[in-house]
Amino acid sequence: MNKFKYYFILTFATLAIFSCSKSDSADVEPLRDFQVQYDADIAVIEDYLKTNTITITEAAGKPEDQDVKIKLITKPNEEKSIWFYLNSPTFPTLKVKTVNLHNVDYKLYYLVLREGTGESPSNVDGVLSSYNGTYLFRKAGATTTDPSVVTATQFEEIVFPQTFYDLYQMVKGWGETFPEFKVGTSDPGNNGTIVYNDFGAGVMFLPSGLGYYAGGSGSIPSYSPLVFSFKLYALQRLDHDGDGVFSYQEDKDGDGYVRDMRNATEYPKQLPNPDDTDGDGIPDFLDVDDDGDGYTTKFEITKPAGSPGASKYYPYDPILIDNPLTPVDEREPRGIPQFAKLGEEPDYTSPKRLRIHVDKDHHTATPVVPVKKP
Ligand SMILES: [Ca+2]
Ligand SMILES: [Ca+2]
Ligand SMILES: [Ca+2]
Ligand SMILES: [Ca+2]
Repeated sequence: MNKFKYYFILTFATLAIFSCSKSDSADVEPLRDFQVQYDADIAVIEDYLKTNTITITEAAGKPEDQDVKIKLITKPNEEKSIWFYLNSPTFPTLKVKTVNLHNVDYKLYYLVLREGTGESPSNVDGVLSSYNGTYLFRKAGATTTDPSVVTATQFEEIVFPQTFYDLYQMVKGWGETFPEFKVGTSDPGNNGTIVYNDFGAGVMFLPSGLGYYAGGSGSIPSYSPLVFSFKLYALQRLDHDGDGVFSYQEDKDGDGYVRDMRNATEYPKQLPNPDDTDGDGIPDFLDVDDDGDGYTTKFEITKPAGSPGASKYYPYDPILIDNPLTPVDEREPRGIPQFAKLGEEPDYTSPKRLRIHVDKDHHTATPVVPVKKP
């Protein structure tokens, strides 16, 4: 799994090699044009979807439940292609979403075997997921009428995941696909194992620009489209800037995604980030002082000493037992209050309430013990 963590490093390293060697070396391939590479990748992916079929294992409560085997169609009259399921109203269904990155509108196909019944991760949560990864390759000289036109080579399989994978650290395609699925239920089984049921399960088909692109990874060649089948067993809310507010709740525009858009290769237009309250380019989920007022968000959500309940105005919709693994006390019955004008009571319960840390005016009334941004 480590190779995923190094995705960004590999990407930057590749860019660095390219820029350093422009003048003095001819044997390093220049970074390919993203649109040209995408056009080639999506043709490979669509050929793969049209020439392969799936078999799904139904075995509730067993590790093999929702295993999916993908193989070349050998009996065209009997076997349905994956493409056959495009926009099917019943499961399995093949869906497609558009992801804009590198000035390219990437088509991301994903097959939903089952949606799941619980919560969905955001694109920066942790996921506990089994997965099987393959990379696609179009044989030289093959034509679209040749059924063996595209080969798939497995590079990794994790059947019993031991840790949560932070989607923010993974290839972009993971962060764009997992939020379309939900976890299921979990029950303690025999021998200390946990039995997962009704979890979301699917297959994602990623153009290389949403995978490792020029970097490749391990045995994966550069510019490979990737296919991952996966089962979403559980999710873990993460707090990337350690300000006491989960990253998924720093989604200011409420679209379910938070993004760091500072990389000009990924976001050439450098448009304003909708989840960046103070507009300094650092998105709220990575900014310790979201509103840029000189007081950390962590300070702003902390209640005055002696206040009843938990020590923070957070979260709203409390649960009975505090989860010690999370940065907040889940027993807090009041959310982060709406900013109140002088003489008004702050609103702790309106779903539309403003949050202290996104309200620039909050401290103009009562600056208590100022804690400066580090
Ligand atoms: Ca945070
Ligand atoms: Ca957002
Ligand atoms: Ca900011
Ligand atoms: Ca602040």
